[in-house]
Amino acid sequence: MESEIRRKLLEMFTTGEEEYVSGQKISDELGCSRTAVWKHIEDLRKDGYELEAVRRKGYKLIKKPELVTPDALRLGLDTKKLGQNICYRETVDSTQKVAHRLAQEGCEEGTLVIAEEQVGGRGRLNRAWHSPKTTGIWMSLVLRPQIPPHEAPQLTLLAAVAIVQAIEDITNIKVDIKWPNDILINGKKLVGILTEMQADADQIHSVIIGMGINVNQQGADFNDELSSIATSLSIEKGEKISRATLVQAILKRLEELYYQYLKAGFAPIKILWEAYAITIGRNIIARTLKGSIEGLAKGITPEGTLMLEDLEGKMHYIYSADIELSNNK
Ligand code: BTX
Repeated sequence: MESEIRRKLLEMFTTGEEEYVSGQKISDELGCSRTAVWKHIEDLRKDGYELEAVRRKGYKLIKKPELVTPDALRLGLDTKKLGQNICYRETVDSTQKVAHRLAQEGCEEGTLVIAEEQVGGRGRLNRAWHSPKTTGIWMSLVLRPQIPPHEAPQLTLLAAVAIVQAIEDITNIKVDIKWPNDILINGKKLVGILTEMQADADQIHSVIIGMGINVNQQGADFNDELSSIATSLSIEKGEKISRATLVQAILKRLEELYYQYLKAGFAPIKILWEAYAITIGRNIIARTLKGSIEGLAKGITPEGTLMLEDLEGKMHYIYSADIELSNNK
């Protein structure tokens, strides 16, 4: 919906004296047909507005969507650095792109880019990441760790642990991690993490951790491709969850783990990660760019690389792959 029409429509609901605004009144003021009014109302609903429709009375605004604006995020945010600088967008191509630009321009460590909606959200290998308005958490965090570039993928595992802990803190829902970057509930994808960096051969300038979390989508919000493979916290819990509260919890957990990591290295994070991982000790198929390998996932190395023993007993060290769990074991 064009923003001018939306503004006028929302104004009618918030400044009108009557509780209900009739369809006729809306159609007169917007200069559009009754069918177009219905379409505009449906668009608002899709964006998280709760509207009641009563015959002969019209429409009533029950609830506005809860947003993840800087104000909403700052109130109660308990971190020193992460999320203290927030770049907020209603709609964005990809928060990753904005974060890359800010990182290049020298933004401070801990800068958070967050949007209500992404129209060009992406996953690994440029795959699309579905990021509908006001339902999920679509955010990218800029870090500047002084670590060798080849260790940066450890931050994906660290972020996965932080998100799992935060989800438990806020919802009590238990989730699983699938190496390297998926968080699942009963095999369905809830979270995707995309870690990218700006670096020279031996020095990191910034690591950008992109996190996509399905929070308040309902079944119908997922398209055909996703409905069988994706889920949201709200679907699992049966109630809406405050995105702002969850973002705050993730930032807090991330900050704790990040400083622990900078001080003590990856070892303590590895132990936490292994406790949540469903991949380890299972038969899996790892699809890499070079081909597929089937075998037993033995564990991760102290650096976070996946160790996979193939059917002939040969060990492979996997840095990046899509993992399919086999039901054999
Ligand atoms: P991935 O490559 O592991 O997963 C991408 C695949 O996941 C898609 O091909 C599709 O099958 C599936 N998928 C797409 N959207 C969803 C969704 N909403 N829920 C569940 N499954 C989905 C994972 O990549 C990394 C995703 C990172 C997304 C964040 S959002 C903030 C930041 N900005 C940005 O553009 N990306 C990151």
